[in-house]
Amino acid sequence: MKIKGLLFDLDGVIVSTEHNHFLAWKRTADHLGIEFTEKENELLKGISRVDSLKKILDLGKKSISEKEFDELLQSKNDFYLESIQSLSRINLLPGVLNLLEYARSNGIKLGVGSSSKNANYILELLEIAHFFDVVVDGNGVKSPKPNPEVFLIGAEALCIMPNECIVFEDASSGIEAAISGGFQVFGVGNPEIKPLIKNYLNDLTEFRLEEHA
Ligand code: B16
Ligand code: MG
Repeated sequence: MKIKGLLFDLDGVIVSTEHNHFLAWKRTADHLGIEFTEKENELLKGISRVDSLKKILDLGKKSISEKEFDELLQSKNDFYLESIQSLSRINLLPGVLNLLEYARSNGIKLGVGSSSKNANYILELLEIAHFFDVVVDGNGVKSPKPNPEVFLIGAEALCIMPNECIVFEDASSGIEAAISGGFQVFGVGNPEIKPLIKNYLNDLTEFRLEEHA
């Protein structure tokens, strides 16, 4: 099938702020007295902020009031945003800029499908917002990844069918979302997902658009 569009996950594919998320959640987990390491953090990749805190509470078998839940979400996000203030174009992951430029100049539609509610802000910091025909983020979906909604809304906005579109993803939740939505999927930059996916790239420099478009 000839490819007409590319949908990019943001965190872990375009830019790497996973460690910033990890440090912010670690601080939250420490506050709650819940053990939290990089291993547990893998479970949070790609899932929404609310689902991430629920997962941390499940790990610690803890329950908290709705008020405390909301306060922890807010302080996690404040800490995270503070930690990414200095992001700029130099933080783009390898191959991203070349692929965006090449795809654009070949008439391929481009979109972002991210769980992050900060996606538009991060794309502005990275100075690449203008490349995308659509950005679907955590503010625009009812059912977050692993539900396919984020990618299905993206494909619809690009006026293409899921099977005419490649999704690039780094997290198991996103791969599950893209596969169940009927997209062609490439796993990128996270060896943990290799067993889940036929097409795996260490980074986007390895992707050859001319073989698909
Ligand atoms: P926020 P992606 C996801 O982005 C991250 O992988 C995940 O770790 C984070 O919890 C989620 O966004 C929500 O982010 O707190 O900024 O709304 O990989 O789907 O681009
Ligand atoms: Mg991701």
